[in-house]
Amino acid sequence: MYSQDFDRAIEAIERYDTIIIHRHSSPDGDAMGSQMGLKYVLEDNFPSKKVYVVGDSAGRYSFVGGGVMDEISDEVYQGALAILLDMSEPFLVSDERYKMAECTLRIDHHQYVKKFTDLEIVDTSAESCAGLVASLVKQWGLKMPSEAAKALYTGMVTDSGRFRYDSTTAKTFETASYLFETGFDASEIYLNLYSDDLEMIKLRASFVMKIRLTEHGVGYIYTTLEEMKSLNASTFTISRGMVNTMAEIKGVNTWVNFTETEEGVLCELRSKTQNVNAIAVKYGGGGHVKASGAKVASREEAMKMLQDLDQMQIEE
Ligand SMILES: [Mn+2]
Repeated sequence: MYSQDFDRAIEAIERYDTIIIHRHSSPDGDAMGSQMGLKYVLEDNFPSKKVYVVGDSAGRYSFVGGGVMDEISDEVYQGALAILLDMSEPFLVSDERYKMAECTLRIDHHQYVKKFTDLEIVDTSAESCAGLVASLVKQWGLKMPSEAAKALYTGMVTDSGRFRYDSTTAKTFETASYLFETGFDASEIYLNLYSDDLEMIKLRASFVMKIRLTEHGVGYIYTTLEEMKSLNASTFTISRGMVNTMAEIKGVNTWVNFTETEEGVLCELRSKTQNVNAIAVKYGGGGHVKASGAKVASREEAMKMLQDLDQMQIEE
């Protein structure tokens, strides 16, 4: 699904003096890259406007564009424009005060779920929200400062798996080239992205040892609540952070990482070849065609999902 308020979006950006930029909670490189990138674009092109970035802590992605969130009072939302980046559903937005803004605009590249902002630009063919923001900036005829380009490029690199996922297109490289022309030090980005503490390397190795295969070759890891408590790592680190320990196994096209929490079992689904989004949606989740997530109530339900994924291998 594709939805476009291209002209009305730039009109809104031009009209409002206060713009507050939101993104999804527990931000990844794309959420941070698009948020900080858009902030620098707007500050550079509209120096008289007040531009704020809000949300929870950026964690390991706080290096992206400085990554410091603004603390703002509720009053700031009066008569303001809120821009929401990189999420398909309202519950994913970090800081729900966006609802207090006079006008809301969402820019996203996830599978379309529903309309929940006044204006929206959703392009599911974009490899990243940051790449989509970059191409909008270009099409709107705005200037692209190198500080913004660096943040946006970081979002493109992370969400495309270093230009490796099949969401990467000619358009991706065209946008990357446009950003690169502004002249920034990309090696700094890679140094931040692709280095880990020894403890993290060891943790990943322990997850590699936990990999199991179903009868028809679906890779999976199951982490119980008890194990979680002994790991001394965040849910995010385990659930999203460990799913791709299964990404490079020859013959394994689809894999899932189950993580028990107090609220249920988190399921992170990935595939090289199949639509795992349909299965995530069946279990109340969502995301992308080949990378989706869901939260189910119990281990039994998680195992049903695993059976569905296993069944999908036969139907291929
Ligand atoms: Mn994204």
